[in-house]
Amino acid sequence: MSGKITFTMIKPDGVEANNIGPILAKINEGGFRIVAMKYMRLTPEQAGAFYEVHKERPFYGELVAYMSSGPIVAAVLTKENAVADYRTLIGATDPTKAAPGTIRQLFAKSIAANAVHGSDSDENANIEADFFFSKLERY
Ligand code: IDP
Ligand code: MG
Repeated sequence: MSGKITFTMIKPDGVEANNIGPILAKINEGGFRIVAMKYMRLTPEQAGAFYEVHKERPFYGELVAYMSSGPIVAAVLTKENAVADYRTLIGATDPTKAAPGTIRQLFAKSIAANAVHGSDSDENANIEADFFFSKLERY
């Protein structure tokens, strides 16, 4: 599967706004298949571990508090060129800069509450998928 998966989360704002269905529809329309999925709430410790790479950034505390503030949907997606194509589908981190029709342009509330996560490399896609899912949970 290496190179053909990406990892995503529908973030607490996406869940709160009742946008799980519309976001999954965009993922589906984008040509991705779902390999694994779960609906859960991260503890602050789990959110902190997931975003460890951003530990030194000024928004880390805010990000960890936000990502543990409510339930999320975590999923592994597959498609050719999954990582880059998913980044294109979700749009820029800041929704005011996200291209029209992208998931963040359509559904994000702010740069922090930006509806979805998407892996930034094949290596991180595998690390992030392994953080949430065992082999037995992937189809
Ligand atoms: P990405 O999600 O587009 O890959 P990253 O730079 O990896 O963006 O940042 C991770 C997450 O941290 C973002 O999705 C967003 O939720 C949050 N974030 C990024 N920049 C800021 C900021 O300037 N203020 C608050 N939160 C931010
Ligand atoms: Mg990132």
